[in-house]
Parts: sequence; C-alpha cells; structure tokens
Amino acid sequence: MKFAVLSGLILACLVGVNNAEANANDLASFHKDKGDGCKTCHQTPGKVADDSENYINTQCKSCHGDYAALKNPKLKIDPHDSHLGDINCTSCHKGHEQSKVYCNECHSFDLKIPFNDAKKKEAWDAKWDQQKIQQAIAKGPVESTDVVIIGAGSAGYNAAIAAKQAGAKVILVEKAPFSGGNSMLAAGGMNAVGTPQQKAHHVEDKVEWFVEDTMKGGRYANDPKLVEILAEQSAAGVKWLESLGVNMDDLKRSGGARVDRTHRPADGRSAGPTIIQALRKAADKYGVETRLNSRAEKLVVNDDHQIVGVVVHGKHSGYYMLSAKSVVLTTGGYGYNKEMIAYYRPTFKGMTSSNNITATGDGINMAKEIGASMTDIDWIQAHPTIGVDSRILISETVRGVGAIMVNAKGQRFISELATRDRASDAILKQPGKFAWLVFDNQLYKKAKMVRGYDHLGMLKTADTIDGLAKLTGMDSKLLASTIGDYNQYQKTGDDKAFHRQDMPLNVTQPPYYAVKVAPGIHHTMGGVAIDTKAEVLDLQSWPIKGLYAAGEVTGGVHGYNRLGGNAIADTVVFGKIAGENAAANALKK
Ligand code: MEZ
Repeated sequence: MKFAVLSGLILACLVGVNNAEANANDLASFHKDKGDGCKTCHQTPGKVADDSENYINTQCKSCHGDYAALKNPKLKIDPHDSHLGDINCTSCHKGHEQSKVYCNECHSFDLKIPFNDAKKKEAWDAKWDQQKIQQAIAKGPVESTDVVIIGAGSAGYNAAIAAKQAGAKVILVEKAPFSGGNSMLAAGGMNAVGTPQQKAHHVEDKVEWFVEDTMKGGRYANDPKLVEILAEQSAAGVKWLESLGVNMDDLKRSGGARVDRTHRPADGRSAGPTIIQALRKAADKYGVETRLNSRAEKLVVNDDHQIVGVVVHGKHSGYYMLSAKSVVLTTGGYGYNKEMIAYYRPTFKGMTSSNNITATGDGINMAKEIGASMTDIDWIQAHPTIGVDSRILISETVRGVGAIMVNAKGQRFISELATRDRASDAILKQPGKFAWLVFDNQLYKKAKMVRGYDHLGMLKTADTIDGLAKLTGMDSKLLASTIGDYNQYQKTGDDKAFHRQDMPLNVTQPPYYAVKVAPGIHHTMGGVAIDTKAEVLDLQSWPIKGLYAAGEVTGGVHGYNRLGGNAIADTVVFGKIAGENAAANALKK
C-alpha cells in the first residue's frame, strides 16, 4: 500500500513536471507556469544580471540544493558529479534560450537536458565586433584596477592569487561560463625535482636532469633560461600548491623523464580537476574578483606602447574598457581552433583534439595585434593516446604505471615511454592509424584513474588474452606472444625489443583490459615570446611594458615537444612569476 501511494506520488510529480515542461517554451516560462515570479531568479526583474550570473546561481542552489545534493547514485553518468566541479548551474541551464550540456562537447554521452529544444539564440560571444571595441576605447575606462588577468585556467589562477598576495587589486576575466580551461582536463600531474615526495619515494633526481630531459624532449629548441627556471622553481611550485590546499603526494613517471617526477594527487584523482577546484577556492578566499562570461577582446596600449587596459565583452554588460597598469595573458593555446591548426600545421588538419573548447588562441591573436613576438608558433603536439570515438585523453600515467601499447594485430611497435612526438608518429604508421593500450588487473588496481575510463565505458575487458583478442579484433597468437615476450623482458629488466626503461608491472593477472587510442592535438608549444620575468616581448625583443604571459599561450618553455607533466609545472611556476611581476609593476610608485 505504502509503495502504491509513494509510486503514485512520484508519478504525479513526474507527470506534473512533464506537463509543465511540455507547455513551457523554456526554463524561465516553466518556472513562471509553476507560479514562480521573475524574482525567483532575478534580483531586479528587468535588469541585467552580473556577467558571472552569481545571483541567479545562488537562487538555483537555494531551491535545488548544491551539487552534492543533486548527485544521483542511480545514474551511470551523472552530470552533477563531474570533473567540472562546482560550476555555475547556468553554465548548462539557460533561462530564456536553449540549454546546453557541456559534457557532450568532449564525451560521446549524448546526455539530455531539460529545454535543450528551447529557442536557440545567437550566442552572445558569436562575434568580435570591431566597431564596438573601438567605441569602448573611445569612451574610455569605466573601471580601474591594478592587474587584469585573462583566462581562468591554472596559469590564470596562480597569477591572480600571486598578484593578490602581493597586494594588488586583481580582476580575473574568463570567457567561458565556467573556469578551468585546459588545466581542468589535465589527467597526469606536475613535474618537479627535489621535493619531499621524491625523497619519500627514494627517487634520486637533479635540477640538471630535469633541464636535460626537458631540453632533449623539446629537441633543444627550448629557451634554456626558461627551462632552468621551470626546473629550479618546480619544488617550490608543488609546495605553493600544497599551501593552497592541493595534495600532490603520489609520484609517477611520464614519457621522456629519466625518473619518477610527475606529482599527482594521492587519492588517484586526475590532477587537473583537483588543482582547479583548490585554486578556485583559494582565489575566492584571497578576494580575487573572477568574472565569467567575460571575453577580453583587445589589449589597449598608449602612444609609448605601454599597456593601459583591456576591452572586455561581457555577456550582459556588453563592451567596456577596464584600465589596468598590468595585464597577464593566461588564455591557453590554440588546440581547439581548427583554422589556426590547419594554418600552422596543415598535416594536422581535421585531427581530433583533447582540448577544452575554450582553447582558441585568443591571447595569441590579441598579442599579435599589438606587435608581440611569437616563438615556435607552428609547433603543435599530438598526444599519442586520445580515446577513439571521444576526445578523452588516456593519460600517459597509464603507460607509466605499466600498460603496453600494441597495434591492431597485437604487436608492440615502440617503447611505451617514448616522447609524445615519436609515439604519435609511430601510431600513425600502424594499420588503421590507431593502437591499443593493454594491461591487467594489477594496473587496474594501481592506477585509479583507469576506473574513470571504465566508468565511461571505454575499456574492453576479458578473462583471457584470447578473449581480449577476440573482443578487439587482434590476432590471438600474436597478442599472446607479445605479452609473453614482454613479461620476460619485465622479469629480466631488459626490453630487448624497444629498450623501454621502466617496466613496473607484467601483464599476467586477469581480467585483462584494452583501450583503443589514436593521436590527437594536445598542446600548442608555440605562442607569445616571454623573458624570465614572464614579460611579453615585442618584435625587437623588448618587453611590452605592463604585459605579462604564462602557460600555454607562451612559447619557449617546451621547444618543439612538451614532456608530460611539464604543462602544469609551467602554469604554476610561470603563472606565479607573472602574477608577482604584474603586481610589482602595477604597484610601483
Ligand atoms: O602533461 C600532460 O599533458 C600529461 C601528463 C598528460 C597525460 O598523458 O596525462
């Protein structure tokens, strides 16, 4: 009886919601039909919200609860329990227009959202309107601050917190409705040398080794002065992240590194989301003003070619100029800008990308417009192991922990720990231009991130090697002999076939797993030229006064090929340097 009443109630609610939903045109009219006035969402009805839509989001949460409350354990894929973290509800749920599931941009989930068939409006950020930019400049600044930081990924947050700690007034602008950029997608970790973590794991390492590995990986095209700073300040960078609430106690090896120096969260979670969550909180705590839905569109310089401000295009506030003595570009690379990829590397045209949809090279283009110099702008990295049929990166950590890589027939073809450029080239020469990462239950238990791939349905699983071969279409005998040989190499510590340096695990314990991978755009090594103070250089190699940059928007740190774990290191070390110097410049008398 009780069950009947309860199920009747649930049904009535569902029917009620469905009817209301069927009658309503969009989320706003749905609320209105339920008797909620405009004030439910809007502080002052008729008046535009702040660009970040903070008020609306507080209202959403006050009625529906926060993300923890919205988690639904019955769902296999729960969009309210994702690596995006505690982002704004309005990132996906739109009041007066078509709602949008951001997860579908990278995953092949095809998740549905209420009102995804509402009227589609032209996106507020569809255009860069030069006339409006010029009008904003002619009108002059509507607001003044010490430092503007453009782009809220790891570099942006680190710069913002460092500048704020140095005493500057900081505004951090981000074009997306959520923060995190590419950093939020980073699976691996942060390279650092001389840390207590390396000591605890008995890893001997040296600053010179870090420098040498990075230079070798970058084919010696890197700026050695920048690489030295990266290595020298990496341990302090890990300490700084820890001071902001990030745990980096696990240690793994990435391709091209001679020892384990990639620091990762000890709970096995992906590094990027963990770091971004902590940085978001720290930025709030230190009073950084973060403006979402706010795209910087023009750097403004005076007649002496010094930075005086930025034109920002806000979702609700339109075009306005912010005056600032210092501006820091932390806009990331151009790994999701198809035109720029095709222009700079025609052979990569149409290749899949692991990048966030925000990585469109805006900072590079803005800096170019005011005469910034570019370094290695055409060097683009393909990561060898992007999941086929999605844009999900299968972290290098999986190979670092012990997975082997085989081709469509089941044969190894390169050391799994080769640098990314070599591994990607090798995969593209295999039949079908893809590969399988193969591992066993030992690795499944050790590399916790693998459970995430399993959860996403990316793994093939079988209790025998033969079964795995059947599932994946590999040749059973070849796969068995590849694994047999590898296990022998692992036992003797001598990879006679491909000279893999580190073989922590054999492949002997069922169940066995395979994940299909292929190369995809991962990192754009080139970008604005910077000096050791993270000042942006002009075409004569002089600093453009007041302009700083850090992270993937810059060139020079990684040469022609970035090593795994060096991106987060770059964003932390140079983000902090850029923030500190931007603050010092803005505050000097
Ligand atoms: O730094 C990276 O890009 C990295 C470690 C990626 C990965 O494979 O996890």
